[in-house]
Amino acid sequence: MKFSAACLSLCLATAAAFAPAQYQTAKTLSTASSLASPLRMSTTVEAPATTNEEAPGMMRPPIDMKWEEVAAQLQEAFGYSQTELDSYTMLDSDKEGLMKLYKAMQTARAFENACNQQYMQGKIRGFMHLDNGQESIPGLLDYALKPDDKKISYYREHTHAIASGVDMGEVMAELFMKDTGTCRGAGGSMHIFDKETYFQGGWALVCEQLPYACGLAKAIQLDKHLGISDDAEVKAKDNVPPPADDDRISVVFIGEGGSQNGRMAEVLNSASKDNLPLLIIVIDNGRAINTFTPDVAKNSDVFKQGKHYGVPGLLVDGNNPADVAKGGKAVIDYIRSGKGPAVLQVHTYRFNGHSPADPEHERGRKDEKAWARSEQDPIKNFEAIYTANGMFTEEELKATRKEVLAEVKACVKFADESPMPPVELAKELEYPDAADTDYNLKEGPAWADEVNARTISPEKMETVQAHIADLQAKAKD
Ligand SMILES: Cc1ncc(C[n+]2csc(CCOP(=O)(O)OP(=O)(O)O)c2C)c(N)n1
Ligand SMILES: [Mg+2]
Repeated sequence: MKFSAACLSLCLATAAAFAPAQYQTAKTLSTASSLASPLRMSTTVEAPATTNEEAPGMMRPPIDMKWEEVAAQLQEAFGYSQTELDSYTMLDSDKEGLMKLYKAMQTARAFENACNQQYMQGKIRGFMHLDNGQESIPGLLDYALKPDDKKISYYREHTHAIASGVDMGEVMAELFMKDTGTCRGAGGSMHIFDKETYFQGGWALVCEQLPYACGLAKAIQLDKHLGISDDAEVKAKDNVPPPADDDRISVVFIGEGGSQNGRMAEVLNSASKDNLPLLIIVIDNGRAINTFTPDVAKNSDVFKQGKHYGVPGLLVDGNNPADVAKGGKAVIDYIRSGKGPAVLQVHTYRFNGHSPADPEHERGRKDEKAWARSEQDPIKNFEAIYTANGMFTEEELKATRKEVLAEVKACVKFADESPMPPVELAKELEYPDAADTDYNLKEGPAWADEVNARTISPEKMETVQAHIADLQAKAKD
């Protein structure tokens, strides 16, 4: 466990301090604001427009956003024309595309349900965070990302990894602490890492992933500048020019709670300054463990955070998977075309507690979760829309669910039957070098000279070496 207990208690204390007001609807909350503390008043001032009729007594109303509103944002903030936007709405009549989206979401749901079961049976231990209710995001990844895009997520990342192409069996094996896992069982639920699919974690520390994602975006830009590319086996950089259609992007996932952290500002600034191909996906479930995020955030419109830096943002309704896919793809295409970074905020509901170790039975969350499961389920909503308009029959959807359940069952079997890593692995990871290693004498990796020669000019290298020699001379004095 990497985060501090002090931090956690602070979150819990903050949550407890504000509990009563949060049981009011958004409308009541704003009417009562004259009696509330300035901090609480501020929570109502800039919250996104929401409708609360459908969520009586619930403190997180749905946003019920229509495609027209998404399209208007894309026109205003991203400069899309109506004709360009029409090409995105083609998904509405693309049966194959919609079925793929449905399958990706069902896979995410079934995988997380299986994780929950295996956790209860004691086969998965430690921290684990489930993504039920937020499936329109893995749906978007499956729909709009390319295999070479660099992905970097937070601790609730199983579904992001799978939708990015990481083998589902290997993800489950990682959770089971098995040798066949993505990190040979040494990483666990929060640290899925897979080189082949450019899925670069699973990060346990809130916000830690942001600067790395910025670095990954810079690496993509640098590849193009230096005219080098990954080789066919993705094992090393090669001196071959990147393909002409190299439009890779770096994608980072962050919760709305995490996005209040100062790293957001730094990353927005440097990504914008360098015009980096970076997409920040903000998963806005309104909850940061047990803290109601509006209690600690002056402004919950994270998609507008980039305004100061000239970074556009889009807000979409996670309860409408097709709109998330269409709007998200438009944002991704904007970045791919070289126009710079962007933010995508997805308004979702997290159906489970923060983790099975923290089921959130307090503060009315139990009722809210039950309501969200019944009224704000993106999968149910998708099924309702596309059976009503005749795109799919109940049987077609059922057949897909059956297929998905069989795949997930097979991945649990694979994890179950896989061996544990050898005991030597712990030693190898803990002590990669002998205890008496003198790092002043340790040779650099064999490929270092070759990489340096490729990325640093001989003149610059001469300057660097002269500087090192100078420092070494000073150290001897
Ligand atoms: C640096 C750091 N501080 C605190 C924590 C404890 N912590 C784990 S998750 C979390 C809340 C994050 O909420 P949010 O960003 O909204 O993501 P969600 O879990 O809702 O998807 C906190 C405070 C941590 N992991 N890292
Ligand atoms: Mg959250």
